[in-house]
Amino acid sequence: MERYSGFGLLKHSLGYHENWQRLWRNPQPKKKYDVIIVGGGGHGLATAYYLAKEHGITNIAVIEKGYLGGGNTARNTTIVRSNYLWDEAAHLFEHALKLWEGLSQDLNYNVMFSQRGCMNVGHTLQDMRDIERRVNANRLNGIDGEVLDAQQVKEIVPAMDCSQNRRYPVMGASWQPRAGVARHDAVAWGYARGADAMGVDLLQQTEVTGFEMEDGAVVGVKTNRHGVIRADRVGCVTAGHSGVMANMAGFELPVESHPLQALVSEPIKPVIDTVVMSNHVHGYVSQSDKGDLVIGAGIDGYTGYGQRGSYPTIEHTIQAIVEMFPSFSRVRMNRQWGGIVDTTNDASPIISKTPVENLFFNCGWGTGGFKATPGSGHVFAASLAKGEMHELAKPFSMFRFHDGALVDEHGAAGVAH
Ligand code: FAD
Ligand code: PYC
Repeated sequence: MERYSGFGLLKHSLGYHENWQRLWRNPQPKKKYDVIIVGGGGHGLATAYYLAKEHGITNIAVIEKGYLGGGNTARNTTIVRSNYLWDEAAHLFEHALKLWEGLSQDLNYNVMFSQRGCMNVGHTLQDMRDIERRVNANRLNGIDGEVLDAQQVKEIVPAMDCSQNRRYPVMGASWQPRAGVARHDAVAWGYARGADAMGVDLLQQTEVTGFEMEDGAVVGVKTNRHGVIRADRVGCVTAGHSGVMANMAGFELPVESHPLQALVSEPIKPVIDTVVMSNHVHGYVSQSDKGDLVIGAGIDGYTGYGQRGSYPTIEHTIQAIVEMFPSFSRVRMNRQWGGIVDTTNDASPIISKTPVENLFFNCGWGTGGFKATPGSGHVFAASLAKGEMHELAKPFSMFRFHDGALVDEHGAAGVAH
């Protein structure tokens, strides 16, 4: 694929953005594919990429109702970490983190993965007990983690108010040095470009409106623009709309869809060079390379499909941030947005076969799926290729809500859901 030289970039910047090379084709759909992926977010695109790259299956369509990466992939606050409590989740998220560590090279596309560390701050004795338990569990799983005291927290984040006379004094934190942030759009674009180059058809502005069934098995999808497109297997990766998709296929998923919002400030000088999260005061913040403070908190308690925020949630979020960083009270907020996250009862994802043959779902990532993007795509691709769930995916079957084998990660999920 052609690469732009420095001169090329200069020429194009003066050329009113004309004649840029397209990153992927805009193909006409075929009548039938080996695999259809519904949902062109990071997870769907990563699935298509690994199916083509690692399993040699290239007769694939990714069907996206809007534009690629325009869902939660482009709306999240990009925190990447793997410090989950239970073995099942820790293995899955660490698998993803290892893929993150080589992703820019693998895609030959800079996803700006910055391992600047992530701390989860504790404000009570019980917080610290939970932190110690989780860090110990992480280390037993070979995942990097440390328990910091208040003094060490202050050394890493001098801007945080660690004085002990606060309403929520900082007692310490868990610290994962390999955690960090990445450029979310680039992740979608890198996977899309890579998949397209191997022959995957990326069909944008095409909504899946139903499933084509024969003898209780799915044999294709119905679309609003191209009629029925047939496929041997269909993988649904539609995040906040997964419940709607399951209803179209005739079953219910144990997920609820909630708005989750975030906001960014005006750019300021570098003040925080890591990621700070607090489950207790319930907010988190990092600083982008541009200088914006990237801020968020928990879901809106009401279910809904509106990709926007609500004032009570913004107020709560800002209270939490100012509690930890009083000096940020003078920073102006620039913009705010929301995405629709699909939450499960145990705050763990669903990567699963379904009651419908040949139909697989990858969803339920709630507030925390961005960090899993490469790992999720990798294990889902293997599951779709073989028709059997990958070992790392098996604990995340949708049927665990019948069996009771939950993977309760509410403590590690970071923001409430
Ligand atoms: P999406 O990117 O939402 O992709 C799903 C796609 O399916 C969408 O593009 C949608 O248009 C498409 N679709 C839906 N229905 C149809 C249909 N019928 N036909 C065709 N296409 C359809 N996670 C983290 O790990 N770290 C964070 O810091 C973090 N912060 C977050 C902050 C916010 C404000 C939000 C909203 C989420 C955050 N998350 C975070 C969660 C993370 O964004 C998601 O878990 C992850 O991006 C999900 O990726 P996805 O590819 O499954 O979904
Ligand atoms: O899962 O780390 C996370 C997260 C942070 C903000 C939203 N999700």
